[in-house]
Amino acid sequence: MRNILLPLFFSALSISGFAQQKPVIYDESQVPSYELPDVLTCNDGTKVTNKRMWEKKRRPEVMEMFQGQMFGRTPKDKIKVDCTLLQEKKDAVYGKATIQQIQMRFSNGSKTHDALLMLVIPNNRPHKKVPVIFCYNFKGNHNTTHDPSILMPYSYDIIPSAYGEKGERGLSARRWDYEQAMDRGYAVATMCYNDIYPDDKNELKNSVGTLFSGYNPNAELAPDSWQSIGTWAWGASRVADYLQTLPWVDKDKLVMMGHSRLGKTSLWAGAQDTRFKVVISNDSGCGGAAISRRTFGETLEIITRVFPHWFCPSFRRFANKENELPFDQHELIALIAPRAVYVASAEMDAWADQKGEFLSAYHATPVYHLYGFKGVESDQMPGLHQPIMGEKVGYHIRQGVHDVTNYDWARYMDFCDRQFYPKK
Ligand code: GTR
Repeated sequence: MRNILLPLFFSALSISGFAQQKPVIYDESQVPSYELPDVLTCNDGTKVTNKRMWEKKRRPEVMEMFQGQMFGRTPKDKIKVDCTLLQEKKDAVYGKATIQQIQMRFSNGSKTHDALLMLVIPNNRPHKKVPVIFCYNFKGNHNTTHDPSILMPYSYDIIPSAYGEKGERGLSARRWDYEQAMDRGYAVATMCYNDIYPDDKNELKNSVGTLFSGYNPNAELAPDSWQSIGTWAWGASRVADYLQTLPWVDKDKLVMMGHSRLGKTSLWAGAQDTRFKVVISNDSGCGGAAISRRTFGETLEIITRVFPHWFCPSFRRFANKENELPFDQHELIALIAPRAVYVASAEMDAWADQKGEFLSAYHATPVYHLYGFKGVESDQMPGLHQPIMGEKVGYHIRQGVHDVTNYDWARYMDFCDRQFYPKK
C-alpha cells in the first residue's frame, strides 16, 4: 500500500511546487555569499557621482525596476475622493485628543468604494500646526483603542475572517501609543488596510482597484500589474491629499509608518510620494527592508507563494533565484533619499531577518552621502536598544517579538523631532 502511494505523493509534491521549497535559514553561517547590485551604478555601467545624476538618471532606473518587477505600476487615473466628517469627539485619549472619523468615498462614475479614516489630533498644539504620522492598521480603527465611539471599518462585512469576534474593540490598543503621540505633539492618522484592499488573494474584486480603468475581473493580470501593496500605497497618498487640506496639519511634516506587510507598504508609498518626509518601516522583513539575496527567514519563494496578491505577478519569477534580481531592497530605501528613513527590527523576529533589514539601511547610505547627509555608517549592527540616528537614516533593534511597542513609537518620534525641530 505504502509503495503504491509513495510515487503519487512525490508527483503531487512536484506538481504543486512543494519540491522547490527549501528549509528556512535561521543560521547566519548558512546565508549564501552574494553580491549586491551597487545602488550608484547605472544600468549602462556609469557611476553616479552627484545628486543630479542620481535624480535624473539612476533614481528613475531604480524606480522602474521596483514598479516593473516588484510592486507593479501605480495607475495614473484620477479617482474622485469625497471626504465627509462623520463624527468628532473632543475629549478623547484622557482629554488629550480630538478624534475625527472621516468617510473617504472614492468614485469613478457610478462605482464607489468607501474607507474609514480616523484622526487622533493633539488638543495641545504649541506649534499650532502639527506633524501627522499616518499608519494603516490591520483590524479596524476600533481595534486600536478602547474608545467605544470608534466605528467599525467598512471592510468588516467583506472579510469577516480578518476580524474575528466583534469583541475585538481595543485588542491592539497596546500597539497604538496615542497618549505618547499626543504628549509629544504628533497627530496620528489611521485606517484599516482592508478598507483599501481586503488582504486576500481573492479580494481584488472588493478593492478600490475596481475603480481604475484597467480593472477587468476576467483578464489575467499583466506581469507589472499593481496588487495589494501598490494599492495600499496609493491609499496612503490619498490620505496625504486629505491631510494637506486641513488647517492644523503641518504639510511639510507628514510621516508614513507601517508594521510588517504594512512596513513594506510604507517603504513603497514613501518611495513614490515625496510628501512623506519621514518613512518608517517597523519589522518589515522580506519584500520590505530585508535584503532578498540573504534568503534568511522568509524568502521570495515563500512570500510570493503564500501572499500571491501582494506583489506584481512578475516578482514571482525570482523565487529561488534571488541572485537574478536586478535590484535589492537597499535600493528601495535609497529611493526615499534625501528624505528621512527609519528601519527597525525586533530581537526575536528572525523571520523578518533583522540583519538583512539593518544592512539595507547601511547599503542605502551612499545615496544620502550624495546630499551630504550621514546615514548608517558602519556595517556592524548595533546592540539592543542602541538606536542609530544618522542624520537621515535611523535604525534600531529592540528586545521582543514581531510587534509595535511603545519603545518603537518613542524612537520614531525622537527621530522625527530631529528632522522637524533640529536643535540650533
Ligand atoms: C507574515 C509574512 C511577513 C509579514 C507578516 C505580517 O505572515 O510572512 O512577510 O508581512 O506576515 O504582515 O505580519
